[in-house]
Amino acid sequence: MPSQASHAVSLTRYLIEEQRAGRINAELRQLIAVVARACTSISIAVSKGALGGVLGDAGTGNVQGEAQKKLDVLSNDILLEANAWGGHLAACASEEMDHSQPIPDAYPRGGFLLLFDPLDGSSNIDVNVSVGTIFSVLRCPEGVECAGDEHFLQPGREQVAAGYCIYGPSTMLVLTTGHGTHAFTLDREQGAFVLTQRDMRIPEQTREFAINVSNQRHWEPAMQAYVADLLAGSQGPRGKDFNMRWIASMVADVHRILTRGGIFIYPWDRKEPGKPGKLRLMYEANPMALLVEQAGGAASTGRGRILDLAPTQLHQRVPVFLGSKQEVAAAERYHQSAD
Ligand code: AHM
Ligand code: MG
Repeated sequence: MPSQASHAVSLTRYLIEEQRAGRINAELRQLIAVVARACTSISIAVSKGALGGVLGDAGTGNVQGEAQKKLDVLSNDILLEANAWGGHLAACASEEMDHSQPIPDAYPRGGFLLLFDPLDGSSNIDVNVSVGTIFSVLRCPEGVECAGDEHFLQPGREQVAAGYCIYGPSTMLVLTTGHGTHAFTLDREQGAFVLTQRDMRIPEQTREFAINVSNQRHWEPAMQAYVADLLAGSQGPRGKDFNMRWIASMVADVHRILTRGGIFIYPWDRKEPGKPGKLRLMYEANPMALLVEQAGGAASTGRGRILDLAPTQLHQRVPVFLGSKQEVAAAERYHQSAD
């Protein structure tokens, strides 16, 4: 009898088959394989915890004014180093770097741009709760010799691949190249990601929402009204009881939604003047929006599709509503009727 392992589709095999089917080229296949390898290294560092000496603050800050954790810095370095020499990238940009970095002159440059949040959910590292890496791949515009920040400023619908790796009880890579959203689980003994869910689908309706309610006083009236109606349950205008979950790691909250539905919300708020919400468009909202849309869900600012936004800054922030299609549409109606 053949072993179960002989039926398993590894990420390597999945990517080769996608290339054969003409859905990705060899350069993109190699790029994704390198990102997956870097995520495996980050997973090992994360899982060592206190024994690896990786917990706690790095003593530095990033461009967003946030204190960096040791693992933020380490994960950023792992992704940069892994992607420097492969020849498939023109430049990288990261939550942890003020500006994008072209591939060093010592190495050949390729046709893609890679953006990442190397360790999303950093506040959860020291308490041993799931964190993750989010990434987005764009094409470098034709004829650009040395890519800079401005070349990254493309709408999310132009992404050629997007994904995240979640470092939870198991490590999983969730990936789209624009042909469905697929989940791979890391087999630690083999050192390989194995396809464990092809074509994830988000139920269109839900009774579960994810939001940090402690920010309620900073929300605009449309948001106040929407969440008040969710909380009113079956006696309110929505006519059903809702459950709430908030992990404070976007990767983990989105993973739950891809698995069983729900709506994830980080809305516009007044907390930090001039900043429309907390999450960043280019390496958080856009890749998650593509993954969610490719799984049959929706991703909106509350007033329009996230993937259609024309970015103006590398680290720009954006309100995010994503998940079950009908619930995202319901949230949009509250905003539209307020406008
Ligand atoms: P980070 O990239 O600095 O970790 O910040 C993003 C995280 C998201 O993962 C999560 O959804 C959100 O911040 C949690 O915010 P809050 O602490 O306001 O609940
Ligand atoms: Mg983040």
